[in-house]
Amino acid sequence: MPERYIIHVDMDAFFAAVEQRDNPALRGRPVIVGSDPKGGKGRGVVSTCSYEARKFGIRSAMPISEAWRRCPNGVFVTPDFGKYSQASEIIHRIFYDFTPDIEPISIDEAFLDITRSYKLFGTPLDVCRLIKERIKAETGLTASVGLAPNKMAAKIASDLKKPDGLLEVKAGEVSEFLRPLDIGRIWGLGPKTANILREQGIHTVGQLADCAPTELYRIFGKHGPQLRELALGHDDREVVMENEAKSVSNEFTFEEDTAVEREISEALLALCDKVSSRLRADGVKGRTITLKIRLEGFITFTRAATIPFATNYTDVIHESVRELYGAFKRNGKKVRLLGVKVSGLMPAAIKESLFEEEMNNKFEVAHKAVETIRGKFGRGAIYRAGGKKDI
Ligand code: TTP
Ligand code: MG
Repeated sequence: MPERYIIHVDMDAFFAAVEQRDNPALRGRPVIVGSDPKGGKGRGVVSTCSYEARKFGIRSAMPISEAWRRCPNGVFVTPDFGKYSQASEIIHRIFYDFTPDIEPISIDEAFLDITRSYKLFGTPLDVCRLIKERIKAETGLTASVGLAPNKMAAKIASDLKKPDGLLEVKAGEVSEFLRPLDIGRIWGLGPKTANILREQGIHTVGQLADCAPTELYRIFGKHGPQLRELALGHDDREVVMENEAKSVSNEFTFEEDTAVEREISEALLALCDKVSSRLRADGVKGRTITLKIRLEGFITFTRAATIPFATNYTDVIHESVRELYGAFKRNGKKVRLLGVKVSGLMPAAIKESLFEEEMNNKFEVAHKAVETIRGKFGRGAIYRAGGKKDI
């Protein structure tokens, strides 16, 4: 395989860093973002905490009551997801200025393959510096970056120098880089496997690399030799825009076949609403919209349309679906099932045109409002006038 340059970017103490950015009084202090601690009686968990709070042993997913016990003088803040997704959109947009080969992993983390594009900016390490600088300039936050010939090494490298870290692992140095590290660092090796290895006296990646493949096969079956490959630093997993080939769809079967247009249009709108919510929850949008109609007697038709800009908005999907349905001839037959699918997906953070951005602003505001209400009170709390409530 030709040499690759893979970057892993991960924001530092992401939610807590946003809170410290927006409130100077929180800077330098232990900040714990999570559910309400209720004076130590709260039953939720910690989302994340600032590096100052980590000194008290506080970690993500720890019960908030324990965090309270460990650090009663800390500042406890409940999360404001709107702010975090805004910062997340900015960083993902920055990535696209450096390469189209991006694999978003989470709200604050992504892999970038810059093999084909780094020369536009200088060296691969220059790209890392530029990304860090732009993130700092445009969000006021720090990110840690790892650069390596493969994904696993890049991910480990970004983590080792946190916060505000930058570490390059050169081709030919991966195996040496990994050897002293704890086996728990291997990406794809779960805690159960790690414990079994430790029971065998294998604690470091180097020790695992030195194991005989036959011995590993005996313990773990065919998965064993693969673990050793990872320990040797052999990882050819690619940076994939995971959602490229996928789609999001929902279907609805009527309790009884129907020819009542109002029932059909209510179901179509509710399906569009549901598909839209799922696209948005996954942080993606798509350009191809497909309507599926199954008539009485189980004959199934699909009709598809491609729109100029990818979307995840209910109204835009619905407009296409209505047109597709309007052009479809049932010939008096009743409808048994309806389905709506959006495919040709890409990350929602990509802005395809300025014009589109302006046009969509009102949809974005409306969707965010609905999502806040549903987040608090459940999906049924608010639904489209003219759409079915449950689908
Ligand atoms: P992480 O990148 O795992 O953590 P982090 O950015 O807070 O800190 P680090 O510097 O170690 O990268 O997760 C990103 C955000 O996701 C985090 O700020 C809050 C949220 N999150 C949770 O809500 N619950 C969790 O259990 C974890 C791990 C993260
Ligand atoms: Mg992070």
